[in-house]
Amino acid sequence: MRCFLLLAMLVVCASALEDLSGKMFTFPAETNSAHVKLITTKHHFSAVTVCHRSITDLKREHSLFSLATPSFDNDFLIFWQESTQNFIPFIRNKLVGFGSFVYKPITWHSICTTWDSTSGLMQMWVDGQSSIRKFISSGSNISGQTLIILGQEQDSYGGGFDSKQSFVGMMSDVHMWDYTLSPCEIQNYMNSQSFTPGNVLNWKALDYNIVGNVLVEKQSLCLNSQMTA
Ligand SMILES: *[C@@H]1O[C@H](CO)[C@@H](O)[C@H](O)[C@H]1NC(C)=O
Ligand SMILES: [Ca+2]
Repeated sequence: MRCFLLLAMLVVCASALEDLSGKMFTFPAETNSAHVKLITTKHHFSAVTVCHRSITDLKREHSLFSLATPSFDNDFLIFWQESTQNFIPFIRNKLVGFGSFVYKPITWHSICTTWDSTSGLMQMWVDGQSSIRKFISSGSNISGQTLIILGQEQDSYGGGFDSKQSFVGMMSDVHMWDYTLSPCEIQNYMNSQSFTPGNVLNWKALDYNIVGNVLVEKQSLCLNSQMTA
C-alpha cells in the first residue's frame, strides 16, 4: 500500500508544472547538499539567456546558476568570485570575468546573462546596467543531457558540491531562453514589466525538485521598491 501511494505521488510530482509567481526559493543554511534541480526537456543550446533575482549576505564566492552536461560540469555557470569582486560566468568550462558591477549584500539583484555560440560573446546585466560584450567561447554548442542546479555548484555531473561555494539566501523569477534576449526585453525583465517567459525554464510553469533544506515561500518584501531603491 505504501509503495502504491509513493508511486502515485511520484507520478503527480513528475508531471507538475508550478506557477511560482510571487514566490521564491529560500536557501536558509550553508550546506554541501541542499539544492533545487530545475527540469527542462531542452538539451541543445546554440545560445542562452538566463535571468534571475537573488538576495544574499554571503561574503564569499558562490554559485548562482549551475548547468552541467556529461562532458562539462561548468557547461553554463554563473558564479560570484569574492576575491576579485567579479561575476565569473562559464561556458563549456571556459570563463570570463565581469567586474565593476555593484553587488551589494542584503539587496535584491536582477541578473541576466546572455551568450551565443556564433560570436562567442557573453554579456551580463545587473540591476539594469549592462557589461561590455566579452568573448568567452564560440563554435561549440552546449549539448548533452543538461542538469540545472540552484544552490550548489557542480564540480561533477550532478555532484561535487562544496558548502563554501553554496548559495545562502533567496532566489526568484528564474527564466531561461535558448536564444539571446534583446536589451529591451532584458530591461523589461529588470523592471518587472511584461516580457516573454523563458522557453527553457519558465518561473510561471516550473518543473523542479527540491533536495534538502530549501523552502518555497511567498516573497515577503515588495520586490519593485527593493529594485529601484
Ligand atoms: C549548433 O546549433 C545550431 C542550431 O541548432 C546548428 O545550426 C549548428 O550547426 C550547431 N553547431 C555545432 C558546432 O554543432
Ligand atoms: Ca567548484
